[in-house]
This record gives sequence, structure tokens and C-alpha cells, in this order.
Amino acid sequence: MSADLLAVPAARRAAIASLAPHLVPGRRVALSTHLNADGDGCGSETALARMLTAQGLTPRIVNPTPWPEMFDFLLGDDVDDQTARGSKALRDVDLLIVLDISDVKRLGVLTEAVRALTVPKLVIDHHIDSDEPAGPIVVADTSACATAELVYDVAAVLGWPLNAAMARSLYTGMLTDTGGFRFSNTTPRCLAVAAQLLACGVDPEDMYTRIYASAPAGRVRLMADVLGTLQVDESVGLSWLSMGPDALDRHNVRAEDLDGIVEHARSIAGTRMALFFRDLGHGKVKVSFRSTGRTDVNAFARQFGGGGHAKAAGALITGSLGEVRDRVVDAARTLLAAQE
Ligand SMILES: [Mn+2]
Repeated sequence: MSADLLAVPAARRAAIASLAPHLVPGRRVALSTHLNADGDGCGSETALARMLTAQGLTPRIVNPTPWPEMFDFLLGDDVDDQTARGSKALRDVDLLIVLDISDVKRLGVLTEAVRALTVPKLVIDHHIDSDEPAGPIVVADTSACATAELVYDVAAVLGWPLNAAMARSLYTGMLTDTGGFRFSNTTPRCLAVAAQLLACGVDPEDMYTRIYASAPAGRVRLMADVLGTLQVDESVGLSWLSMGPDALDRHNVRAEDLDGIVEHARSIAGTRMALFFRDLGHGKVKVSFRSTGRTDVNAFARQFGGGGHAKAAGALITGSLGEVRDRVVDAARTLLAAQE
């Protein structure tokens, strides 16, 4: 493999070097990520937790929402998840590292406690922009396929060895954030890093089975319900799905079981933007935005108070399911028609 592919970009290397003085043995470190942690959040946290432990620090995970069951396999006796203690778990730390998040508000119930923390606050992230980053010391690089790629680089730059458990965590982040190494963020470097992780002992079929082939039956039944709501406007290349507030309970599944459902709308030929409307049942609707091609759904989602990446974004919008859907679909039709 070309060594050039694995070289850490200069700006990224310099940003990582700025973290190093804070990573002193003996320090207690809280690691946190966004609401409803995904594979990249969970993978980046568990990899970094094990790396910090190996370097003599004492990390703990403190997330705004409980650890998702589907990523239980990344935890272990050597990872301390103190999420259940809430913001109390932030009180006696020497350092906070926030992962995979562009804005402090995505820390949900922990937001105020994190704003008030006086210990050094570090951010490692690959999202586009932020009104209020969770901390002042930032490793942010949108060219990284996942935060996990940046955590890999932290280890590379600081000369920390990787073991198989760290490699599995990092692979989980990269695999899930690239949609199984299919989205446009699947760069040559992303695959070069993934190759290194396989060389560290990751079993790709085992990872596939754990992440994509371990669904409860209710998840598949829920998907059947949601796919039944599909609407397509072929004239502008817009597809959307909807879900009522009681669907999760009816199928005895959790919000994490919805991950990737919007991809079915995006998979339709000619679709340039796909939307998923989830009625949360208290006058709020969560909208997921996906795009194919040049439509920037980060900019579009920001019109509705949301944000994310150019090709994947989200927003939480006040209103009934019908109202929100009408507003967003109308705006999307206008945007797409103007781009033709
Ligand atoms: Mn990510």
C-alpha cells in the first residue's frame, strides 16, 4: 500500500499535536458524543477510551442518551460508561473530549453542564460548521470520512499502538458513516485506514453481521410500515417517508432501529433528495435529509434550524406531521426545481 495514502494531512497533524499537552497520565477524562449516539460516536468513544487507558489516563463515557443496544458489543469491562449518572459524571473530571459533534447543543441534557465546565474542552469532529463548538481546542476536518478516522490519526500522530478492540471500534465508525464504504466520503485514505484496521485483526464479516444483520424482527416490520408511506415526486427527484408517533411502541423497537431507513427513499432511481419525517408525538417532527448529487442538504436543513453534512442532515421542527411535511416538501420542490 502506498504510504502516501496513510500520511496524516498537515493541518490535521498540527491540530492533533495541540491536543497532546492535555493528555497527561493520571487525568480523569470524560468522553461524550451527540444525542442518540451512532456507530461513529460509539466507535470513536470506545476506541479513544481504550487508547487513553493504555496511556495511563482514566476515561469515562458520559453521553446525553443511553448507549444504543446495537453497539453493546463495543463496550466491555475495560470501558466505563457513566451516562446513567447524567451531568454529575462531569463534575470531577480534569478534561472533556467531545466526539463527532459540531455544536454543543447536540449534547442535549448535558449542554448546560458542558457550557459551565471550566476544565479544558477538546473537540474531535468531521461535521461542517457550528454556531457554538463544544470546546475551544478543535480537531475538525470535513475531509475525514468519520470521526473514527480522526481518532485513528490521533493514535498515529502520537505514536499510540492499536489493539484489535480499538480497531473494531474505529472500523465500526468508518463503516457506518460511509454507509458500508459506499457514500462519497469513502476516500482512498478512508479505505487505506480501513485496510490497516483489518490488519489489526478486524473480521469484516463479523462486523457486517453485528451491525447490519442483527435486527430484531420488529425493526423489519416497522420498516414495512414506513416503506408503505413512500411518496415520490419524479418531476423534481424527491422521495419521502413518514412515521407516526406510536410506531416504535407498536413494534417494540427503539429510535436506533430507524437508522438508515431514509436510505430506502434515496435508493429510488432519479431521487436527488430523500426525506424521512418522524412524528415525535409532542408537536415536534424530526426530519432526516439525504441527497444524491450536488444538492446541499446541510444548507437546506439550516433553513429549518437543523444541519449536518452536505449529503446527510437533520432538523427538529415544531408542528404536526402533516404541517411539517407540507412545509418541507414544498421548500424541497422549489429548491430542486430551481437546480434543474
Ligand atoms: Mn460521524
